[in-house]
Amino acid sequence: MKINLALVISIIGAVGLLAFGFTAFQISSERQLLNTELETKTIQESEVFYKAHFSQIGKEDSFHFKDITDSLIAQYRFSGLAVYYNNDSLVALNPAAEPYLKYSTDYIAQALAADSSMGNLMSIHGKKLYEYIRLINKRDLPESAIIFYVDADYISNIVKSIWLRNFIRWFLQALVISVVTLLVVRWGILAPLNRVVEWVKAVRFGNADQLKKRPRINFLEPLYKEISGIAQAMQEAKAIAQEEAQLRTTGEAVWTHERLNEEMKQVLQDKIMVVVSNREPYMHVHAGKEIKCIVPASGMVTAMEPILKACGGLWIASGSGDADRETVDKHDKVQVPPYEGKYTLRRIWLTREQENHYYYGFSNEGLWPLCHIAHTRPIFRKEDWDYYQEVNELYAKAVLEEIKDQEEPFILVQDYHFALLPKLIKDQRPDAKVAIFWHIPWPNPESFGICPWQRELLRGMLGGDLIGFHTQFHCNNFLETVNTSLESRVIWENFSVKIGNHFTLVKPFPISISFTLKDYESDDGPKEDPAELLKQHGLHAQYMGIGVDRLGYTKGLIEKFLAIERFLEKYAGYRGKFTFVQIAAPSRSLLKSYADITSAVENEVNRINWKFKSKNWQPILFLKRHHSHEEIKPYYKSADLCMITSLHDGMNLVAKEFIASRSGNDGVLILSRFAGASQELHGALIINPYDVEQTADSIKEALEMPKLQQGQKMKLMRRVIMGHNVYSWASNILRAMATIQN
Ligand code: ADQ
Repeated sequence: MKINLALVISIIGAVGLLAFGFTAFQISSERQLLNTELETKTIQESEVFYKAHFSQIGKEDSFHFKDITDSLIAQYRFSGLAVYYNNDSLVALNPAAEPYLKYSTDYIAQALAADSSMGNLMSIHGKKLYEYIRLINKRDLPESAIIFYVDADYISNIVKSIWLRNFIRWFLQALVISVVTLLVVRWGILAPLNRVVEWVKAVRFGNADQLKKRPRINFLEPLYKEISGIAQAMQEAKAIAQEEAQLRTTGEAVWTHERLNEEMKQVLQDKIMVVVSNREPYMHVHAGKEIKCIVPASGMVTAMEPILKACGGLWIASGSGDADRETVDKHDKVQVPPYEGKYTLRRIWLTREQENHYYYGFSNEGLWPLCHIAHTRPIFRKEDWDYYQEVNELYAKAVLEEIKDQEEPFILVQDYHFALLPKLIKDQRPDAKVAIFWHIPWPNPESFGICPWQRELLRGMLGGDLIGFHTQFHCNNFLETVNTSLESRVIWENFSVKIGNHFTLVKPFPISISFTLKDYESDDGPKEDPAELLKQHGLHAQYMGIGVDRLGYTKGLIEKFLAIERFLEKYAGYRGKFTFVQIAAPSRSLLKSYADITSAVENEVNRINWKFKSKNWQPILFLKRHHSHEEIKPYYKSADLCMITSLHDGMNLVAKEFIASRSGNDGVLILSRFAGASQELHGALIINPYDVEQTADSIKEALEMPKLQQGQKMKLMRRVIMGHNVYSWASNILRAMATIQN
């Protein structure tokens, strides 16, 4: 309201000032014009009058003043007239002129002295008159003049009427302009501004969606940009604050090494925990004259190692390094990790035959392809099966030896190499709490049913108290397999199996890596430049992808490379710019199926590189050797994308390792829907690795994904992994074991 009043007053003032200026100017010119006109007209009429009535004047007696009557003067519109002789003064006077004459004497004298006719405006008691002194130039007459008076009041009246007219015009103009301005302000400015204010309020309280719902007012566009920037910054700050608050709260709930340690003390009390696996966590190998200790490329080792490090205990595994025997004590034991000695590793020595038949044969030519749907046919040989039983018994013996003086020990058996172990242990030690975790998928009953010893395997597993898989889907497949092939009771309500009086619980425990709140929050060093990493291999590229796999047929390496080929065919602009680094650890290379896949993969790499390569650039960099985690990390940290194309995979920890490395919350994960990890990592671009077109398009999508979107997805996945890290995995299994009543 105040604005409106001020606006109206200002408009009235400004228009009034202008009107006054113009009017004053107009009046001054008009007055000048009227005066000149009056003067000219008076002179003209005086001349006409003079000629008509004074031209015969020569002698005093020939001049008849009586002829100058009022009516004659009125004909000429004079207000008065007088004739004046210098020596005798006034000689004739029209009575109307009488009141004026005394004001004219000086002026008459001036005209006579100047010997020139003159006119002048005069004001007598508020009356305006024009006096004109007309000299009579007759030689025989003394200096004489006729004085004409003409009414000049009409000029003042005209001036007044101009003032009045202009005042009315000013008033109307000011009124119209004020009304129009008020309307413009109200509808054109205040109303949109009010809408903007409402929008700003909504943005302040609302979410990012509100930003898009801004009122469409063109002249406010620059303002929107500024407000949007401020609002976005505010929202980000709010999100960070919320996240920090949430982290503080969840921080206490996130599992850590220390927390697991405490939990273990409570759960185990004085009881021992024994982990059994085929693959050992540390291998000692000869490197020249020295002995080197290496961590093998294994998802199971990646997951189990932090748990043993946190809680101590005993790990029983096959010695497979060529310097393993030299590094154990007389009980075949060694403290690991080297120089830290957090737990004990007991090595089991297998003969070459045992290794060939139990490990390569039954485990990896039989069970591995049986459980992975990767279209490699499983091979079942009776001899392999015999050795499988033998080695399981060998391990059972070792475990029983270790627990002979221990009450209610916790035994955690790892993987498909030891399906018979739970029963072998439980038969001897019913008080032991025995769990087996199956790190690979479990197929449907029809697929598993082709195994000639399926019942023995199932009975062996069900001899234990707890069977863990990565996903509920694998649990369901297992329970259906039991249902269709064993005489038992599957209790679907609590996912358990009853054989005789013994119950076995079947539960999903999605495995993970060591990734705590500290890791989540820490920025572990500067990110390497991918160009620098590639330069070390003599290559130059702007974008880099990474893949880390054991070299096996289930990892979908050929499908991955076909997708890279298709990507470069379809999106030729990326040729010379994108290189995919594939780190591949040779694995089970004594097996024909693995030797075949190795050479097939190498052939594909060579073919595709040959097809596209140019100077200093090739599409695929194939690094076929075991790398330490420290060597892999720079690639994880700096790659634009990580691509996992497993044809079937229990979990896939590479996906989680890549995410854990992205402390900058950037980068994109392309993940096969057939890997267990795809159930948890919803921020990944999920693909079907058999669909080459889709995978090729995902590479493009990943490389072109805006940073903001990458950040949102990456943060989401990092939080998932933090919330479900390997410590929470271990605590879940141990708690489940602790609840078992023997
Ligand atoms: P893996 O089949 O071995 O594990 P994955 O889970 O991906 O597969 O783990 C592989 C591990 O080996 C990772 O820690 C990775 O860093 C490491 N690795 C891979 N290539 C390497 C290389 N060239 N050099 C050094 N290290 C390398 C099995 C199942 C998975 C399941 C895990 C855990 O097949 O489905 O996720 O067990 O349960």
